[in-house]
Amino acid sequence: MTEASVDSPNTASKIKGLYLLLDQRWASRWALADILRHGADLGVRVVQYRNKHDAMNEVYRQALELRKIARDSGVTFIVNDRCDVGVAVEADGVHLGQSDLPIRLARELLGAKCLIGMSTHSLEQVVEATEQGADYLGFGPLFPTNTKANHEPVVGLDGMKKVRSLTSLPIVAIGGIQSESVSKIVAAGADAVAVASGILDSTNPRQAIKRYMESFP
Ligand code: TZP
Ligand code: MG
Repeated sequence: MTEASVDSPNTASKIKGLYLLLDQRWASRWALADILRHGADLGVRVVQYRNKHDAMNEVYRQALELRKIARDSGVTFIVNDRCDVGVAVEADGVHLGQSDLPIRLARELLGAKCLIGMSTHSLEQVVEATEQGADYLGFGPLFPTNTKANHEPVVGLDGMKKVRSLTSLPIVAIGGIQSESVSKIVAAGADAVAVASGILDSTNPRQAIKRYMESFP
């Protein structure tokens, strides 16, 4: 199969730079809406809303609030895991994991205009997700991280370099990424870097976002 995203209006150019992860569990001191506003103000182009714990009416309420802020500020808004929430809040995209709905089915539910991202952790998964029509890939964890318990084995910069030659889709590097590593990760082939704790767990999230944004070459 060809890469479904190539001619779609919702590609890829949107997946660039800092890909900000918004999960309230990882942001004990801050409101996600405030983090998103800071990000938009500082030039962040894409965010992912993630909530694996709350009741669905609360997930919907939060997603809708953030979706409105993102829309008003021109930020691409992606929902993690849940195609139903993505449809409900008219998200720009949905991000799937290896144990979520298959890409083909998600595409049927979401339509051609919706970005579909897929988390990958190995060369094989990168090839498979590309063939199955993902619009972009997450790849990692690049480095060890305490944010996700029992994460997959780290892939490192070498892994990043290897997968760059296997797909033309945008790749979002994820896992343990500090601002100091951003330029090396981009040099290894990533189009974007996903960050949670480096920002959400910071004593000054706005300053942290600024630091990441300034780290892109
Ligand atoms: N998958 C692998 S690492 C991770 C996910 C969802 C979270 C990344 O968080 P951090 O704090 O930027 O390492
Ligand atoms: Mg998932």
